[in-house]
Amino acid sequence: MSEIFENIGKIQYEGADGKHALAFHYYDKERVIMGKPMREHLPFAMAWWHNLCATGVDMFGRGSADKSFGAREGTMEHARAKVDAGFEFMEKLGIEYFCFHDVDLVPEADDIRETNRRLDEISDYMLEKMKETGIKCLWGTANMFGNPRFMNGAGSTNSADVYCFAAAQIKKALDLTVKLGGRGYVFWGGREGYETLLNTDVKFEQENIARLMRMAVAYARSIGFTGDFYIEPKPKEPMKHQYDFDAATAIGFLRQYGLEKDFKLNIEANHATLAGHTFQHDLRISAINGMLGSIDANQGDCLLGWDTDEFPFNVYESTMCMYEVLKNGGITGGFNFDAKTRRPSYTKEDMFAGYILGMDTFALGLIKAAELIEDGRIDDFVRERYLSYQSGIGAKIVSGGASLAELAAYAEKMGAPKLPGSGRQEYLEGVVNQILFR
Ligand code: XLS
Ligand code: CA
Ligand code: CA
Repeated sequence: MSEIFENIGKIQYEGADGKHALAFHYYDKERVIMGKPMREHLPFAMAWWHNLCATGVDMFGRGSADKSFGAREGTMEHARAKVDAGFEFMEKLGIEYFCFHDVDLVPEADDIRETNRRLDEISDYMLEKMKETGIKCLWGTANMFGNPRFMNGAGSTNSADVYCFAAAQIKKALDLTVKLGGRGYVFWGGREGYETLLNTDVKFEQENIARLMRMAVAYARSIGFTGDFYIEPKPKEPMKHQYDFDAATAIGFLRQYGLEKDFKLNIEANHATLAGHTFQHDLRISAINGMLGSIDANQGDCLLGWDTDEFPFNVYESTMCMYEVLKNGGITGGFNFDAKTRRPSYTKEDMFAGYILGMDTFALGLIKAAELIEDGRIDDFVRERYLSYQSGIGAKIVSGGASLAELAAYAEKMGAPKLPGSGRQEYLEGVVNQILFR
């Protein structure tokens, strides 16, 4: 098999002063941060769909990038060429994981039995490559949003036949995930939502989604899947409103339908910001609920109101992300670059530059987050901010032993309370800058 990314060798770490375009400047995989090498803190994954399939098509024009990898598109030869390209790409970057949708791997046939046969064939080939290289699967999923049959959703569709088709795709995607040893399985509610309430029974649709998830869990456990299921929240796009709006909404849904033991969340930066939150907010909400599972590492653009899936470049965001991850004691999932190069960045070198940018941005985020924690000023401040609950009436409130009447009597005797201590936001933001730019 000939090399696909000719003239690009294994990407090396050359340090922050290096000037080579195709080199790491911060990601030094063996460097130990808070007791662990960077590669263990940051299990990076390649997203099959963007990296090997997306050509830069947008609603105004056809693709600008050639992702044929020397084969005719829409054939099994092309599917194999993508496997070759993907494994060569991951090896050259030192990426240890990949994530996939069923239809990223093979062209979809009219008959699902033929699609499934193709999936069996390609996954045999992927397994060979996995054995050769030691590269692993982070998570799998089924694409239940691209085909027009899913125009009204998959679990939330009004058609029982389409619902069954979705079940068949999930079953096969779970088989593949188990076959490839995936750590997790993702439900991104592609078109699970609505365009108008005039035609939608929200309660029924949500119950039906939960039924499908319960069936998926039962099936997966029966074939030996021990990993986590993930919901990946996203508030809008493609639907006007999507049911898994944000972390808090998804957690409420999982608890309401008794799915919280099998599911965690896969938090994507760009989706959190579309929901009107920071990336850090959705990570924190997941973490405090014990549900921070995996991360789709990308970023959006605050000047554009849609899902731009850009390679992460914002070091403030990656630092605050890694701060949450370190505080959480790590994650059992990984960091999937659900990101694509911009349409004018169409060369093979650009594919590498995108991943180098993402890996360096997260490595820098990890270094800086560890420094923030080791510095201690932020943690100290937060601890001191709530000191009034450590003794006296505050401790009684926290212990659950106080009544409303008792608190009222206390307040009446006290007169007007002093103003609470300053939030000192500007000081704390200065601490972050000081650590980021020293
Ligand atoms: C789309 C989603 C999707 C999921 C997997 O916006 O990010 O790519 O990660 O289906
Ligand atoms: Ca996205
Ligand atoms: Ca995603």
